[in-house]
Amino acid sequence: MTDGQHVQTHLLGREDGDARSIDAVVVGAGFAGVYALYRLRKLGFTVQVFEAGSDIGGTWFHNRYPGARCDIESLDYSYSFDDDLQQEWHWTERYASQPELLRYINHVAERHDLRRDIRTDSRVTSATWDEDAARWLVRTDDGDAVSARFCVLATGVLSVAQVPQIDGLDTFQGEWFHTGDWPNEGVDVSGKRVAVIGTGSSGTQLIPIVAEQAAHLTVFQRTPNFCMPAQNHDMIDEVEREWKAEYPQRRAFARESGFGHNQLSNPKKAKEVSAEERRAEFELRWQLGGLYMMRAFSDILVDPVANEECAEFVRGKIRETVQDPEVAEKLSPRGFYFGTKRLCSGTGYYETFNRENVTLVDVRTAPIERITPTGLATTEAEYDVDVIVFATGFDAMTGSMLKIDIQGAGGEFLREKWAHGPRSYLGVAPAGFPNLFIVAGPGSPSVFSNMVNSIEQHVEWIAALLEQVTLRGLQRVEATPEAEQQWIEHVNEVAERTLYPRSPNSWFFGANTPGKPRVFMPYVGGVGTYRQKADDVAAKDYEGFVLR
Ligand code: N01
Repeated sequence: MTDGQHVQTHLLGREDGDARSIDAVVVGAGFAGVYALYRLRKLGFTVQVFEAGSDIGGTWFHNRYPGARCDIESLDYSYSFDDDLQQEWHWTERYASQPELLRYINHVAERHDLRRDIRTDSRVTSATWDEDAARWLVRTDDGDAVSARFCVLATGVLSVAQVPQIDGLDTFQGEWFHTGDWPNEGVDVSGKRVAVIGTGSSGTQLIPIVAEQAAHLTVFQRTPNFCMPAQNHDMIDEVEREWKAEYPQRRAFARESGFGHNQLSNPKKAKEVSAEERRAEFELRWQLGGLYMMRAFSDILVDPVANEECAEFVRGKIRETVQDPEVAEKLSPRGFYFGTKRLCSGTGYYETFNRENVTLVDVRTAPIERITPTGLATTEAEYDVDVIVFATGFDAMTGSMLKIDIQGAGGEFLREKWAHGPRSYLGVAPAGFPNLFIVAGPGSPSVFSNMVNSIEQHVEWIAALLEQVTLRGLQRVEATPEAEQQWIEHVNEVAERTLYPRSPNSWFFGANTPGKPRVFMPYVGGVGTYRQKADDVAAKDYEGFVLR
């Protein structure tokens, strides 16, 4: 009998009674799962974390592609729950690289002795609600099973890497990789002919580095996106000192802000100032780099005229940077509003297209038809390459949860409930799924915010609720369908006030995943507003939930 068959038999043979009984199961050991474990342990709970990867870190474990880096300042994109940690930890750069973020999360796990409750290489395959016992039975692909009072899904929003269905991939004789599933040992592209498909956040970070190493790089671009210069640099001692001295105020500011960090938003509307002032503000934001442009004016994502002026400013920068006017035009985003496809932040991205060893292929006009044994064929030409990199994104926000057979009260599966798009109260609790909670999922600020800030808010809010349930000697907490419906309507109403619904061709809508319902998934009402709403619900004795 093979190992696989053995596991299978073991699983089939396992009775529910074999499952270890614990208080809470946490699925995923990225920033969310690690903090959930810390927090739930503080309640005195027994907790088991299951992590599909071979180590902890989630996004920052899997996205090891060259150039992977966060685009929120490191001093902001970090846990605030442990003051000693935030004072002691030294970030070496303005924006942390993937290796540094991975070192950080490992340090946090060691510091708080979290590893002993994390089982790696263990993918949760099913979670089934047992109404009589009021518990979740959770099983994994390595034959483990637990029976838990509470189930916390910390499965990540951009964690299911998506390789497009292109004919012939199985015939390709070279190597291929996805940025979101990069080999631990790295990939040596020196002297090789490389194809990169995709020019989103991952592609724009990776392309300049691959260009420096490869003999030749061909970039296959379907939709050019706006890529801001990251303006990354080594940490400045004085900035670090000041920031650490001001941490209480800075964290408080971030919690009440629109996006969960300290990047300053201009409160003025674009139309309130002169054309010169607008240009000066755009220039300032370009120099500040990264995501600062999103907050150049308060109406950038609301007023089409302000948005187009901002977009044209960036196109002007592309024309100034890229020497070949035809290439510059191909790289210039058009046909969607600035910022409605997640803004990219890179280093030397547009400059890369001035290199002699880099070719840009527009696959909007000439789509990729197939992969051949030696490379790629578009409708117009064939390209021989040694390596193909798919920087083609993720089944975002819902993919990681819907891979699991999650069956709630009454037998409904989460994937059935979400057949027309994700539904939950506050983006935290789907009605019909008692005692189950989602960290930073659809319907909450999530990807529209500093994820670490939103993770902390969710984990703390969920922990406070579970504490109440436990202290009151209750068994079951569930969102009502009415509260869920009202929340969905609110999420949609807020989105309708912005330009997002007018540019629905993005992963925010699931548009990049074949067959996925087109629903705008994040909550764009702001991190501070969201926090207030969630706190109000708690203050009104968890209005919209039934506790029993
Ligand atoms: O993925 P994406 P990503 N043929 O979906 C193209 C976060 N992140 O991994 O736009 C040809 O954005 C696709 O084209 P189109 C961040 O939130 C953050 O880059 O669908 N092309 C697009 O160009 C980000 O938004 C950081 O027409 C195909 C690209 O592939 C999110 O993760 C760094 C194709 C996919 O872009 C996802 O970013 C990295 C096909 N068949 C990621 N299929 C930072 O913090 C897809 N594409 C900086």
